Amino acid sequence: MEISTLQKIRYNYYAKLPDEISGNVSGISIKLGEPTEALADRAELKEIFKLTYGKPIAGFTAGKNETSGQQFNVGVILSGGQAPGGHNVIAGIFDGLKKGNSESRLFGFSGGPSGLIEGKYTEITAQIINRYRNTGGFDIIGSGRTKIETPEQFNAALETVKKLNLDAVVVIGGDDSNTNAALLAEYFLERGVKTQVIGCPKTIDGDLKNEFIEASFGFDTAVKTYSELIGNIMRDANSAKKYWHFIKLMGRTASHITLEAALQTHPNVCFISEEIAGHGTSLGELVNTICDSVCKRAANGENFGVVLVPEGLVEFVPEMKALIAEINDIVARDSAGFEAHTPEKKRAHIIKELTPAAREAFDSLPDDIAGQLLNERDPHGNVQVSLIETEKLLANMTKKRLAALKKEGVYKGKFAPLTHFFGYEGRAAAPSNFDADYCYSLGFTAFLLIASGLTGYLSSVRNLCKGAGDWIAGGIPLTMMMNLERRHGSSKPVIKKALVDLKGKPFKTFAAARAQWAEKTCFVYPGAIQYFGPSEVCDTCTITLRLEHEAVKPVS
Ligand code: FBP
Repeated sequence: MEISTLQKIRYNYYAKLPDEISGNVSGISIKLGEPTEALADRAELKEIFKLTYGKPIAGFTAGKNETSGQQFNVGVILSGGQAPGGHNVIAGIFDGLKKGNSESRLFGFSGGPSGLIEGKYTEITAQIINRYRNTGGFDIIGSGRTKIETPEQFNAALETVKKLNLDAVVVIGGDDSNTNAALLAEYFLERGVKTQVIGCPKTIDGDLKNEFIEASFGFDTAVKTYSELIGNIMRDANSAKKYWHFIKLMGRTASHITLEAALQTHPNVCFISEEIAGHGTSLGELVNTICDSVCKRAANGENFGVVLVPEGLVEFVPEMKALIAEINDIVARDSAGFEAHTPEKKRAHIIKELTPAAREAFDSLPDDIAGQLLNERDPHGNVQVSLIETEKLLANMTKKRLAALKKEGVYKGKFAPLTHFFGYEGRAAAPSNFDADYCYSLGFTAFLLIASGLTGYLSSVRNLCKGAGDWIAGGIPLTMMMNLERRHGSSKPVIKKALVDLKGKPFKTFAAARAQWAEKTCFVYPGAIQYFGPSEVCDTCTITLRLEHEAVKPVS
């Protein structure tokens, strides 16, 4: 198979580990803190997770490892959307296992959680893993979004781990997948099965984070890739001076990606879904914000600009949020029956069931957008927001509003919109040095948690603004991040998504600068991810991470 020169050279990149876990594994021992509590709904969660609830936070210290030299059989699953660095997580687990005992074995389940249910796997050998070190994508074993939820699926998973005599399964996934990991850990313990379950925080969306999980892996590379592309478009816009670009950015629910991209590139308009929900901003008001910038810039002779739109925006605009929630509940009542309908029948069925307010919102949408709201839900019951063309909706509404403003004599410029969606371009990119090191460390830490006999934990690597040597490895009990939420029409335990904090430094930094960006051309062109060269271009983490965890100069 032909590979690029860069890929060949990246095979030889030695991903870094925190100093505290880089020595001989027999000299790394676990240290446990105080018992923990869930974020909310504690009594209910204690009932659901009778055996795994409230475990202590784990860290590592120098000392004798009791399981030193033990041979382990471990399975690994890549779950959900691709995120740069997934292959390095597997490399970290593999190297940890082999460092502990060269007879240890790693099995990769094919196509996500369904591989565990169906017992489909590949044994990962040195020859295989060496072809994937520091590469993007999840193609080493594939990924999937199957949710393990029925008793039959749990039982099938149990049969597979018994058959392979697995000591542990590592689930590399986001909030939903790690919720599944917690349920599996409890299920195996309840049945007296030895298999431990450890999660690794993956998602480009950046919404699986808290005090101990400073960032989910893949966010760094994905957002740097999008920022490069946005910067290129900005430079084109500033050269041609004739287009307004509406760019939707991936990020299912939270707007972390859009916020970070805005901090890196300084667009004229950028919406943050969490703020919109907080203020109860309507679609019409969003369009007014865009028109305001277009008019001011046109008055300066600048008939071009860039608008950033987070993928999840529609679910935060109050009238749309209420509409989507109603549609979700209607679909959940008989999802198989609903999916079997033709688009026309789906539409008729929904219209019949909607409340008058939701019906009004539905009717106000262009047909294509209304149709996109009825697309198949993902296995977790969520509407697939990446398929809703919000950027087109906003561009069209802006065009209409500007035509009216022109008639009123308020606006005299020219408006030519172009729309883009950046999502898949960044999800499988080759990991930045940061993600390459972070992912490898997360995988290696997962191995150490396994070797320490823990189950129901998420691998954690902190202190990420510092050099990799100073990072701190440990494990966070999964139940600590949970609460109950409505899914498929009923209450379910889930890991709470971390949305953009409107009181946090990243948002405040953006909010302080945006009025100037709306009127003037303050674009910043970040350029491509660099692997070789000065550390300040190759190894720095995101602005979000720096603002959250280290004082940096505000963006001007
Ligand atoms: P995860 O939460 O599984 O990491 O996926 C994130 C994501 O890339 C979202 O940003 C996006 O909305 C979604 O996946 C797209 O889903 P799909 O891969 O099914 O097209």
